[in-house]
Amino acid sequence: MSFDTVSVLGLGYIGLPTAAAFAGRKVHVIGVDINSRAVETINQGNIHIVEPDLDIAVRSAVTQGYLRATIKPEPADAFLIAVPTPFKADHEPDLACVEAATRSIAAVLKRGDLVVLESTSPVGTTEFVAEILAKERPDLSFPQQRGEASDVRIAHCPERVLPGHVMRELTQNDRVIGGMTPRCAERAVELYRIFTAGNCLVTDCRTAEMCKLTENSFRDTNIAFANELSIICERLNINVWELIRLANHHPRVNILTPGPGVGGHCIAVDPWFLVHSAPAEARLIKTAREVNDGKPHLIIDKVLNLAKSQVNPVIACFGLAFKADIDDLRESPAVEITAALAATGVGRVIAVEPYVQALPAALQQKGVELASIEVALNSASIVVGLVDHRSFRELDRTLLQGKSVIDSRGMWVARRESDSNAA
Ligand code: SAJ
Repeated sequence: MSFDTVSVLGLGYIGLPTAAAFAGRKVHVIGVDINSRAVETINQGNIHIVEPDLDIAVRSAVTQGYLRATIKPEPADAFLIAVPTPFKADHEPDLACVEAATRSIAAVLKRGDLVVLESTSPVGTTEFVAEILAKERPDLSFPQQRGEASDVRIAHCPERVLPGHVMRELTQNDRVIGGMTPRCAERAVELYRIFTAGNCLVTDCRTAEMCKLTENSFRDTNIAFANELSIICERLNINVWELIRLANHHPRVNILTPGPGVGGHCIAVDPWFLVHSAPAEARLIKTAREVNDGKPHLIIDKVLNLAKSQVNPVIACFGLAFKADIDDLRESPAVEITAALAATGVGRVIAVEPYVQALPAALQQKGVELASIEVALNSASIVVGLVDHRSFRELDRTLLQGKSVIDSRGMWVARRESDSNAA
């Protein structure tokens, strides 16, 4: 049985590219989002987020009539839930959006439908979705009640695409597909096969949930190791960039890159779901989160110490995005650092961010100025490297002469690659 119509709930960084991927394979897609402005924008063939090549895919999908957005769910053969799963103040997972999206599809669900949870979720969330649907629709049967004989199939298939490379990774990455039963997984494989060139790896829904959390916790822990090294090296007066470059020549060592902290809405969030599920056991994962979350404060202290030794210091913060060569400022340590520096009133704070036209309100209110590289370097006495955007990496180093430089990404002052004979 093919899928004539697929509905994607949540038209954000994951849902919209996924909707466009199905539509690109000539499947009719009904995109659902509670944000009516996003819905209008998409129906005009435009996009409300920035992701390379997404604009072209959405425009063509809408123009050809394969993608339509709406605020209210409509009947479909498959429903993909791709809504945010943030955490609350105490790092407790916040499943309110998943719950609301699930309730919203209950009324239009029919026998034979497939429901897939794509949102990164704590272990047990797919079963939670199934419980909600079973309560809302006592006239239908679900896998937890009827196993393979259920009317509705339910699975988890976590998204694993890298922001900035979503359109390529969406079709090429392998997918982990966890069914509530083997047939649920089989049906979900049929769905993802429509646009996925990668392997579809089948498991149960709890393992699939844990797998996504494991991937991001693995990366967070490895970044924490690099960040901790940078802190130790600071104390011992060793060049961390040179150290890591040398250590990485070992055939079984591959240390990641220290930075000003870990940003974005995934790696800084997902490990907490594991910590919350197993607080006594997830000790390393929790510590890694703490090491990474502590890094912005160390950079702030370093800049403040320098600034206090200068008369009328002017601080230029290079970069606001959460990582290089993207425009996404969400959960960005660079924004946190820039805002905190401005809030101290220690001196003038200039932000350089080629990927934005205007500063976020929080920075504007604190008096941060947005400037080009040239204007910032003309005025700055302290230059803080926070994001390794290509245009910053390629900066003429002589422009930094005579300034105090704090290079949290190792893009200007610290690599000493030219000193070595390494290939
Ligand atoms: N970072 C470092 N040092 C490094 C690597 C990264 O400081 O060596 C920082 C970045 O600057 C950034 C943060 O970590 O602030 C996260 O960046 P990232 O590129 O590691 O990851 P994300 O958040 O863009 O995407 C991750 C990916 N997960 C993994 O690589 C395991 C992606 O595949 C997931 O789909 C995505 O999270 C997600 O949505 O969960």
